[in-house]
Amino acid sequence: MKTFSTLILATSLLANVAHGHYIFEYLTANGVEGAAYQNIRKNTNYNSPVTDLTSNDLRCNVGGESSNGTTTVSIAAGSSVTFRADIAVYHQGPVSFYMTKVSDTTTADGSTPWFKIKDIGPTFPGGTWDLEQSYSVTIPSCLAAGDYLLRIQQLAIHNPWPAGIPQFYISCAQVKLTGSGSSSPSGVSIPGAFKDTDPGYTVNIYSNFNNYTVPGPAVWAC
Ligand SMILES: *[C@@H]1O[C@H](CO)[C@@H](O)[C@H](O)[C@H]1NC(C)=O
Ligand SMILES: *[C@@H]1O[C@H](CO)[C@@H](O)[C@H](O)[C@H]1NC(C)=O
Ligand SMILES: [Cu+2]
Repeated sequence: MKTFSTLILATSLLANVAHGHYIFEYLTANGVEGAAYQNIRKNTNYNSPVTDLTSNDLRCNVGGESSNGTTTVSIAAGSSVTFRADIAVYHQGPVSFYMTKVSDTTTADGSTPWFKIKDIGPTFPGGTWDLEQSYSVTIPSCLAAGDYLLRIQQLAIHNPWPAGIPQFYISCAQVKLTGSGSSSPSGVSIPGAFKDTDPGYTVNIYSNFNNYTVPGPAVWAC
């Protein structure tokens, strides 16, 4: 019996690793969609989720700690960019966008402070999630020009804590902002910004699900 359940556990863990997850590979900037990983850093984990709240992989995913061939795209502050995944997102959970100002996008490891520029949470009543293949964000128009990493995070909470563990699906784009803005928001560290006591992390979305607070800092706006 023990061997049997160990086998089932091993098989389901294997299935978890093997099944393909949505990977945000394509960035549309200035109205043009780039090739896969042209402006988005590669991951080396086939987008198996990051689940360790203390891991540096929470920044730009496993393998995303430097550019590894990804190039930086110039965009105007105030313009809109879109991340597109290879397949549509299918695990329920919120989507957030973060930015961090860096001195050089090719070497930046994401250890600089991150500020959040958008959350996409569920709608109530019903607690319906916006599961899409593409998500867009407008870059705040007052941000200072310069190099930034732009990070998308989809936090899958379909297996409720603590029996399950929330899963982070992450990609970082490399952008150079142009414009005459002067804002330099303060930010939070990643890892560190997400805790296993956050209501948006611990919530059971299948039971009395009437409101939701997306984890992380408040959204910063001009
Ligand atoms: C860098 O890119 C190459 C080619 O796509 C890939 O094989 C390799 O795994 C990447 N390395 C990292 C650390 O991402
Ligand atoms: C829902 O709202 C209550 C009351 O403000 C709060 O305590 C709780 O953490 C919220 N739940 C979620 C999942 O954000
Ligand atoms: Cu999955």
